[in-house]
Amino acid sequence: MPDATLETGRSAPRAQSDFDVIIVGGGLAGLYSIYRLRKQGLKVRAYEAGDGVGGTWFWNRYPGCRCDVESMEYSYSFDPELDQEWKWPERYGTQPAILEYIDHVAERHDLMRDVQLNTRIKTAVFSEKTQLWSVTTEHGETVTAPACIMATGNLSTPRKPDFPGIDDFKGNWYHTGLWPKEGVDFTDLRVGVIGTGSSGVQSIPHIAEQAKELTVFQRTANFSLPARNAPLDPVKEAAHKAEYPERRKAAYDTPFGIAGFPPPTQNALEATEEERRAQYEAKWGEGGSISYLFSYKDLLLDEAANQTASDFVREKILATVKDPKTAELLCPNNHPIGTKRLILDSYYYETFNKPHVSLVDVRSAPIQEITPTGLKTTEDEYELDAIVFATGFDAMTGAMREIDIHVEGGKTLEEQWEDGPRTYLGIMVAGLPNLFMITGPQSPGVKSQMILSIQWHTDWIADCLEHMKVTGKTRIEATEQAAEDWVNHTREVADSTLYPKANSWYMGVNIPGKPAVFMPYVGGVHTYTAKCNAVVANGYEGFVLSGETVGA
Ligand code: NA7
Repeated sequence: MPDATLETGRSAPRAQSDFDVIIVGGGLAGLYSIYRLRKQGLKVRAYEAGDGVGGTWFWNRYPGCRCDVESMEYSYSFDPELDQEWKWPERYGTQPAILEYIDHVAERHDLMRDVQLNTRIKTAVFSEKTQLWSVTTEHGETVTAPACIMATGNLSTPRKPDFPGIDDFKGNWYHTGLWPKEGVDFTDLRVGVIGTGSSGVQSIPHIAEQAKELTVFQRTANFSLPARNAPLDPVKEAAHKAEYPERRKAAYDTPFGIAGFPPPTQNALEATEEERRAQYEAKWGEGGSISYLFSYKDLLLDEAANQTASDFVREKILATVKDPKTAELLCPNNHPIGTKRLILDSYYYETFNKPHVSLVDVRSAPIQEITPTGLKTTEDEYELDAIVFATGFDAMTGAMREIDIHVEGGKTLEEQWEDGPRTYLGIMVAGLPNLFMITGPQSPGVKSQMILSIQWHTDWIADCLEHMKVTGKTRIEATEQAAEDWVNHTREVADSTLYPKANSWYMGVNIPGKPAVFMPYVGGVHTYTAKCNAVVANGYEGFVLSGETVGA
């Protein structure tokens, strides 16, 4: 493969800038970017819309919010001493516990001095003349840097459906992804929850504890497994800590970026029915979504195989929920298990056995409008004092599409992505020089232990910037061809699985008008990281690097 650096042109000399790198976002990705880039002597500034850092874990304060990856895995790996010191209270971290960890990391590494809070970025414009990105905030401040990192998150644009009448609702309404910091007291209230994705499933049991009446409006039933959350077992914790460095390293060689789950060796239909049942029962008892989907090799590849795992969970739902009509309605019936985010819950199905909790099917009778005193479906009317929208996010592309990103005189990113996102490795977009994404579309991000993927991308970008410095290059951009090939490859990989069979936020179909394109790379972290390494080994194959024109 030719070294891309050898066959490049030259760019105009670069003007002076305010920073070396501007980072958009102060979540887990933005914070690690500060840490990593500062280490190599770069002057950086991160802009964060919230009044605190933490991103997803800052905003999603709804009751019951919890990570579905185990605490010992879901953390940064760049501070081995912290790995040993930190005490996670439970098997799965709650939102407050994770935010506490993030705040601690920010303080421990003095990251806050390079974060500007309460600042949403509105535009990012690249000038061919100055070779700089000019980034403008909502307050009208403009700053410049030769490189820009979009650390904008994958689930950071909450989506409130535009039901007519919402402005006239007399009670309070909330979105799970924009939960008030001071919390919400639902005591003595008739509450409606719209949405039964992960946010709905996690919050419903908690809201039911307080509410006088709880009505859950479900359009699509989702698969959920018991998390089996518990205080962290000290013996397991000690064993994990003893192996932390090896486990952190091994995680990169696994499909989901999590070590400790031996990959399956058998296809589901090669096992007898009794063996399968015993296997699913053990996994059900153990808790954990990857573990369940790792029961057999082909659960996400073969519909008949998947059916066995889906049927098992449906049986469990029917056995848990006492009212047969409610139980039937809670059984997912329009997608194979695992093709939408497989939810982990604590007493979700059991909650529907409480006398003050009811389930309404808004697939057969959709919600028509919010009324001043509740909501109306095509069949019925419901009196509510408070409404919770657990209606999800404009996932993966929403936050970037909200920013006007373009090269002067060129198309905006939103226009470029009219038919779906197009990236090279989920790291860069052709035609947008020196603009990097962390866990962008067509990378494994959301299909992996997110923090591992964040660190992988940040390290890759930091190494790339260092390579540019050492080789005298000032500009990098992905070629159209490389992006085209990567988008096609990502689609082919997805099409070889069952994932595209579900109407999920992975496909963008939860947002009216958004193109239906499967967005994550599902070839696995191990395959992806090998590909990224090969790209570098081949002289940044698929990228064009160039240096300044001397005296131009
Ligand atoms: P999700 O998984 O996108 O779930 C959103 C839910 O809201 C889902 O059940 C939707 O039903 C429902 N929804 C959306 N619009 C409507 C309308 N108009 N009427 C009725 N129901 C509606 O978002 P979450 O926040 O739960 O989870 C996102 C991710 O965060 C999760 O996967 C984890 O990775 C963490 P639909 O399925 O579209 O029929």
